[in-house]
Amino acid sequence: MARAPRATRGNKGVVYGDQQIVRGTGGETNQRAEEGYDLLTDAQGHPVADDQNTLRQGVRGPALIEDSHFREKIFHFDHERIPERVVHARGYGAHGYFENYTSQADLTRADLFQREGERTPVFVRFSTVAGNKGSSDLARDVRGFAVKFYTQEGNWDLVGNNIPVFFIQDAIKFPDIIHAAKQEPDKEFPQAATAHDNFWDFISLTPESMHMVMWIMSDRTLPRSFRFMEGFGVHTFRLVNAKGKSTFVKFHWKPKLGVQSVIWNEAVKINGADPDFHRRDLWNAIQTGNFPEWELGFQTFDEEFAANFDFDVLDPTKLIPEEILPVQLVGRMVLDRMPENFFVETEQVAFMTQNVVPGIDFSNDPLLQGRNFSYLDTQLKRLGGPNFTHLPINAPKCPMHNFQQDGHMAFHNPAGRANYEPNSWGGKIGGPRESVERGFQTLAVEADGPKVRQRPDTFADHYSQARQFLISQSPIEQQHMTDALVFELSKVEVPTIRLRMLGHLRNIDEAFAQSVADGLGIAELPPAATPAVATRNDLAASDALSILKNPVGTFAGRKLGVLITDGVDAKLVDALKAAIDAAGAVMELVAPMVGGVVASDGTRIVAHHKIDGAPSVVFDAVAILVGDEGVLSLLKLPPARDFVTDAYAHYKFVGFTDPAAKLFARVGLPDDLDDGFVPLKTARDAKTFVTTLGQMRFWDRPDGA
Ligand code: HDE
Repeated sequence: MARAPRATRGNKGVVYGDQQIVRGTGGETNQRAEEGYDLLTDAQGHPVADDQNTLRQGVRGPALIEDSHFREKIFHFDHERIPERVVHARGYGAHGYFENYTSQADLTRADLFQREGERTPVFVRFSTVAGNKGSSDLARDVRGFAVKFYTQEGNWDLVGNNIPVFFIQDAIKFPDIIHAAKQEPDKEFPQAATAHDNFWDFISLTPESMHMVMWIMSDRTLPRSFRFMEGFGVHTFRLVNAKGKSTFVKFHWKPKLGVQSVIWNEAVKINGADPDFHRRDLWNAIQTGNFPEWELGFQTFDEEFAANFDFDVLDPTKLIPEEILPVQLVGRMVLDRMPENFFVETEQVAFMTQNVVPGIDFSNDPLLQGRNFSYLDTQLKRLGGPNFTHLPINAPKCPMHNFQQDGHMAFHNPAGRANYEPNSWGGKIGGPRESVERGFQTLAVEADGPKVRQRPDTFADHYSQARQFLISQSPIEQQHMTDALVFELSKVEVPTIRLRMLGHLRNIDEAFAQSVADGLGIAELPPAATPAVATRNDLAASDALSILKNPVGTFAGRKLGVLITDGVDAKLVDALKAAIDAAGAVMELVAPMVGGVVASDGTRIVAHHKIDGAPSVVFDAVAILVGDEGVLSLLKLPPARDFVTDAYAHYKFVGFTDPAAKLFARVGLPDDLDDGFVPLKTARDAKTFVTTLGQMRFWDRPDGA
């Protein structure tokens, strides 16, 4: 093949020191296929001779349209993007498996629940809802928790959230709530934030959202990472056994590591320090073999329970407290493999609520019914054609035969003559046929009544469970909810919207409404909103709804950040590392320079991070292991000072060596340090410290954030 013309002048490259940066043909430094690399080809398989220069008429002349390699390369690049998801645009996925504990045949004929210990492959995508694809991970937002089970009877998608209720009762309001929550359309900001007028305007006019509002103003919307989130199917579904008996079910995911959240002041700073905080966390955990795990739980109930329960089980703004209906754990999900390519898998995965398998069926929840329409529709827009199920991430992993054919990007067409049925071609040639016994049977639920656009009366109580959620929280969590509402409503510019919200909060709890009004500087509470149904005060608190009432008591899966300087005791660092490893946690070293420090015994300890890039907000706890001289270098460093003041303000446990006292004094910590500060001298201290870290935070610090 003829070589592309090579320029000989003016493109030899620029020399910096002894390194030559080539601007020309690349010939000088670029490796060639002849050196053992794969041969570069274009998308048609043609070998490429020169990938550095376009084809030109004369070295300094115009480019030639004949350069099909260039055209193809740029053409493909120009079309790399597909539309981001209209909601849940920012997400991160992982592969894994679901392992069934015991047969659930009495409840469901779903194949994946039949055999003890059987594993079903899964792909999970976690997401935020409101932000764009490039937004930061720690937006205050609901998290998506979507699981695709590749079962032997087709794919089952459990497309849930990390909150068990939703904003609205009817799918027809979905575009409105989402428009209101996303950036305001004229300004295109704020993104990934509900702290703006449009959101609170809509919410304050939508009493059915009040229960969900309590959840989103709670710590649930600031997860420490995906690994520490619960998941919920939200709607009531049905399990159907082989005899056709149906049982209602609510699906739950329980993280083995427990539920954990960050606090708002941390979230704001994490977004700056590491906008990919949650992605990085999942990536690191899986790449280092710390596979996150969740247990799948069923809350099952029959028609009688449904008829007697305080609220309508078809209303997605309501939950069933676990104290009333315990969650039965039926299996575990382990995520053990990251996608090889983000776009191919995580971006192209298409979840659809209507993907259910024989043995799982829908209820008449009007939100679920609407979703079943939406998800197929959205795939056509995003993935560009009806053959999105041919993409490996979406294709079932069980045998699949049908007469669908053609369309954009068809990878699998029926082979042979028969592309319709019935046909009389017989045998294999005739193609697949249906099976009454094996096929999906919709439960024959009776339905009758006039065609109406009307909410049932049983959906009318909008405040009682909002109140129940509030009283189920610990005082610290309640304070966070007050703070969140004060923050968000302070960003609202139109005073009447703030007042309208306070009117609703009064129906939830007078004292709570008052505390928000105090935080906003509103002297007089407005009248309470007129409720469709008066708030019930008799619903018992549900401890299961609180994060802090359910501590895990271990530091496993968490991260300790250790700030070190020259003169650090290397043995202490080793002892701390050993204790952290034994606890199943991770330790990272932070130093004034990433090259590390010289320990007191003269050895060099290399750091994971330069202090500027690893503020204390990215760790669950910190230790400050400094030498007498070394600490002096920290006093001058603003990031080192912030490291300490933030750890203090965020109620973090702080292990320290004596010389750290100078740094504490420099940033104005009280002389009389509280018990969240743990002196570290010996290996034994290191062990005790790590055990203490199981408490996660030292809340008893009056001047925290
Ligand atoms: Fe979704 N939702 N949704 N949603 N949803 C989408 O589908 C929709 C709702 C949820 O990681 C879209 O593929 C309607 C509740 C998750 O890819 C879209 C309604 C819950 C994900 C859509 C709801 C969810 C989506 C956008 C009201 C929790 C991300 C892109 C009736 C139980 C899945 C896409 C992923 C994504 C529609 C309400 C969870 C447009 C119409 C309630 C986790 O189809």
